[in-house]
Amino acid sequence: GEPLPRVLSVQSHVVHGYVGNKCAVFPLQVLGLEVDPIYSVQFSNHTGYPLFKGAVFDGEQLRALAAGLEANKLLNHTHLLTGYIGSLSLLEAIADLCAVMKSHSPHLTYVCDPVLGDEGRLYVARELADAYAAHIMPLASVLVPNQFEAETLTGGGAIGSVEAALEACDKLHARGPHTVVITSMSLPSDPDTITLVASTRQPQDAGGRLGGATAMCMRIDRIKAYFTGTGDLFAALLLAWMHHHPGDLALAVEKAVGGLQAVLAETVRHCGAAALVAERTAEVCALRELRLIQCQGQLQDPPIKYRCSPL
Ligand code: ATP
Ligand code: PLP
Ligand code: PXL
Repeated sequence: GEPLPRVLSVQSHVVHGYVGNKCAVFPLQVLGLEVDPIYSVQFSNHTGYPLFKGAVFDGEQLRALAAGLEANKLLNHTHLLTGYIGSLSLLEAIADLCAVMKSHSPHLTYVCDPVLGDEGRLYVARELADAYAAHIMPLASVLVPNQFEAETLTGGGAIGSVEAALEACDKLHARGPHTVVITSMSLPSDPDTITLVASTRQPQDAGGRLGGATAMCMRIDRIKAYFTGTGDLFAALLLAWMHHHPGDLALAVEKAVGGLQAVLAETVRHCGAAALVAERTAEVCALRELRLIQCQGQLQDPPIKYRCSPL
């Protein structure tokens, strides 16, 4: 039968709470995928808390792990998943690692969340943004930028409409990724809605959710609360559902968003008024951690609240 899916996931580790690999490993596992995590940082907690402690991993350390895996013939994954990468040396090592993985698994799927920033500002060094464009995009199969990241990677022009988002997807496809999902746009015409646009060059099943359409959008009601780790959770869920539903990107997006929205609803239910306050004390940050474990069943069998429409 099919080879067991095995994901190499290079993302943050936090001791307490849920971002990075703490948001990816459990959902991937409960959806039936094997996961080998590599930690790009190990912090006490996410960086939105009043303080954090810990250490970052550099390119040389990643190269050592990759050499160990390769020597033992363990670098035969079906998927590579990367999220927040804090340093240029680590990003360059990931580009090299991906090339080696492709030499062992020509059909490797690389799901890349090009974490650069949000809401109009970079929170990584400019050189990292340039390295994503030059060295990572050509290797990526599935790219999941947010609005700001899509704007940055396509040269800085504002994406203010669904049409502009589709044009951005075309520019991004031209640089490598066969599938692009712009995960969360705020459009001037619709500020209370999160608009998602997805586009793929992979042929879609005529019998699938959208009858073979390769471009689609989804409108999601914006919850007035602050969450951390949602982009990471989305990327992991999309990887898993694209694996389970090849040729039906719309269904994969619907299931990924369905599981994610179930987690957000449970998180809001759990933290009550603390969900809404702007202050970021440690106590409030801890209350707002995603309720992933409590939603295991909904991750596995997501309630589909939002549907994709063809574009
Ligand atoms: P990254 O920076 O990792 O690329 P991102 O900024 O795209 O991530 P988010 O803004 O967290 O990630 O959005 C990802 C998904 O999370 C959205 O498609 C949406 O389904 C969900 N989401 C995030 N915030 C909210 C919110 N306030 N209300 C409703 N859904 C949300
Ligand atoms: N701020 C910093 C310093 C980060 O490292 C991250 C994570 O990558 C974020 C904010 C939030 O990222 P996201 O948009 O994925 O929630
Ligand atoms: O995706 C978010 C993320 C990843 N890694 C670390 C973080 C955050 C968000 O704050 O602090 C270390």
